[in-house]
Formats: sequence, structure tokens, C-alpha cells
Amino acid sequence: MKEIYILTKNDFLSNKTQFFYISTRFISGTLIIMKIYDRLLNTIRSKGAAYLVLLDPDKLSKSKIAPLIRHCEKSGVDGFLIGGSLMLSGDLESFIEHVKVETTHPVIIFPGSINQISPLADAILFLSVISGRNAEHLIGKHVTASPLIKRAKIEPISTGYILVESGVTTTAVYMSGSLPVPRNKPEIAAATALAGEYLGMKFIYLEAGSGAHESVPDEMVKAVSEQCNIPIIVGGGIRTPQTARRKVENGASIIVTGNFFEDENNWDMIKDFASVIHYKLSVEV
Ligand code: 1GP
Repeated sequence: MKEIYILTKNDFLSNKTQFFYISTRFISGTLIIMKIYDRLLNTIRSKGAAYLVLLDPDKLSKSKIAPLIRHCEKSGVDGFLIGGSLMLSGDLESFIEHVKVETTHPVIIFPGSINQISPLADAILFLSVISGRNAEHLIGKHVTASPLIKRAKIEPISTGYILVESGVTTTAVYMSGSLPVPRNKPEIAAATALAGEYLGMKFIYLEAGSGAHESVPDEMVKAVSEQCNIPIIVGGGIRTPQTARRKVENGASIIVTGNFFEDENNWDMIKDFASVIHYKLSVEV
């Protein structure tokens, strides 16, 4: 798998590429450019799994952005997802602008709708709800969004989004107008994820839904990881480091938490999440 893109200085200066990057450096006059996707793969390889924190502009006030990001950075978080289902009060552009001022970590849009595209981000999860059979969320919205993403010059990361039943009707299930995979059917999730991989998707996202009562079952994470060769993101309803650790032990490559850190009393626990997720770093020699 290609990990880095090597361009000459002249290529860069002549603007032949459209990718946006988080890491650039020159070695002997050659510019090494790492795409966000590759950077995440590197993190997974070196730390065991990556840890992303979801920031929802509807739920996080701008005054809390800087202190939360500082906390995340010193605790070992690998990057940020930004997005929300509705964006009722939040202003995505200025929110991302505030976040980018505070961090050099990847800032990736996790879109709740096609209105959530901004050139200020580094990348966007290009989500297709492959657990559903609603054509709009499988391909329809993508047709409208693609030219906007191209114009914004942000890196699209093709992601098979699998909604998993979590005890209640989540916003993601309701908004996508599709049925989630039943909790007791890991084999359906596994076959769906494999189809996503064969369609060329780069990540599978197993989603219990933001604020879900129950996270994605461990057996389902295991079944999907046994079938698939692409990294698996797991999110929704993860509120303890122990839960995060179990997802990683069962094959998750990226863990996402959102709701739990909207309460600043929980911020001291970010490092505990990071430490169990980055299991390769804690191996004693
Ligand atoms: C939701 O997976 C994310 O899309 C995060 O969920 O807010 O429940 O942590 P939580």
C-alpha cells in the first residue's frame, strides 16, 4: 500500500496536485506529502489503533474549543472529527476555523448532511450508508456533494457507514431513513462491510449512534474485523476506557468518542481512553 506521495519541489510549486495534507517536509529537495488517510494508517500501524474525538458545533460552545483541544492534544488524541446531524445553531465554517487555530492534528469533517463541506478542513469522511437501502444515502447525496468537495480541495475518504441497532432510534437512523443492522446479527454487518471493501471503500464505520445507550456489540466488531482487510472505525455510546479497549481488542482500528467529553468534568479521562486505544505504546520492554 502506498504510504507517501513523493513530489518534486517543482511539482508542488506548479500546483499539479489537488490533495490537501497534514504533513509536508523536504528531504534532499523532494517534498514528502502525507495524505490524511495515510497518516491515519501510519498511526494505526505504530500505536495499534487511532483515537479521534468528535466535536459537534451544535453542542460545543466556541469558548470551550481551545481548552478541550489542548486537553486532547496533551492526552494523545490523534485527530478530530467535526460534524453534527442538524447544525441547528452551529456555524461549521467558523467552528472549523477556531479548531484549526488550535491544532495541527487532522481535522476531518464527519458530515450529517451535504451542507457540511468546508475548504478549511483537511479531509471529509465520504460516507455511504451501506447498511441501508435508501438510494439517497447510498449514492444520491454524493452526486450533489462531489463537485463541492472537489472545489473545496479537501481529501475525500470513502467510508462504508454501517448503522447498528442500539436500543433506541438514533438520529443517524432516523435521518437516513434506513434500518440499522440488528444487534444480534454480526454476520449481516460482516457481509455488508465486506461488500464495502469490495466496492473500494477505505474505512468501515460501525456506528451505534451519537449518545447511543449501547455501543456496537464486541461480537459484531470481531465478526467484521475477521472478514475485512480495511480499518474499522467504531463509535457511538463509548463512555469508558474499558469499552474502548474491548472494541480495539476485537479488531477496531479507530475509536471515536463524542458525547462523553461534552461534559468538561470528564476531560481528565481522555488520556485513559488514549492509553488503552494506543495499546502498542504501552507494551513494556
Ligand atoms: C457518533 O460515533 C460518534 O457518530 C460518537 O458517538 O457521541 O456517543 O460518543 P458518541
